Amino acid sequence: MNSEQLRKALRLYLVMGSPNCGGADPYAVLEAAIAGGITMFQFREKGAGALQGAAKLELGARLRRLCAQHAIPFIVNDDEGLALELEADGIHIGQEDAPAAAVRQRLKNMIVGVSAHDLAEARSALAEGADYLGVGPQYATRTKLDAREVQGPAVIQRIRAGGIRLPLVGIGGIDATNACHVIRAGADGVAVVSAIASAHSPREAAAELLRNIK
Ligand code: TZP
Ligand code: MG
Repeated sequence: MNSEQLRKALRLYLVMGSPNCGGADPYAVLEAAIAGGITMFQFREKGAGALQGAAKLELGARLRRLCAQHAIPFIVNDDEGLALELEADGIHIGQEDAPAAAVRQRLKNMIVGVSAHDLAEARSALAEGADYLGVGPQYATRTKLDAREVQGPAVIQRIRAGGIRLPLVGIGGIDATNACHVIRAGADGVAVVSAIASAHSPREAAAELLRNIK
């Protein structure tokens, strides 16, 4: 996938694991979200009640297959071993995870996404070979307990003004009411967890988000 294809794939990026689905079946949630129009998916099995070991692998494999059937890029959060085992299209790493340059070196053919919180982190991620950036938290979030301070879409404007043209998504507290501001600030797309995974209708939630960022 080239950088323009990646930019398009990032348009509506669902990030999710079983703890984000409010008791609903994650497979059904992903199926509905795909029907609603999500363009990329990240398996992020984290937080209270997260599956471990074989159960995590098994769920990951089912979600991976579902993405493949619909040509949705499948990204794994953090875990290089799991990304390889699931033959993921990519991996997403945070500032607290393995250095981006080392991951880039080891997983040569995968998409490597990196979380960046400011222009300096965006510049290092670019230098280390990141394919896209996740920038946040844009708004207050209850999904990631150790999230940094809310920065608002202005941080995306600062990163773009600093000359970073890498494909980029905003993340954190994004829903259908505020997604347009993230796009207007210079993001190629939005990454969401609860706005879709915890919605009464993940399909309708995805479709509404998409309408608001068209
Ligand atoms: N990284 C920064 S904020 C966040 C992650 C994984 C959580 C976003 O979740 P939500 O429910 O879309 O606010
Ligand atoms: Mg991480």
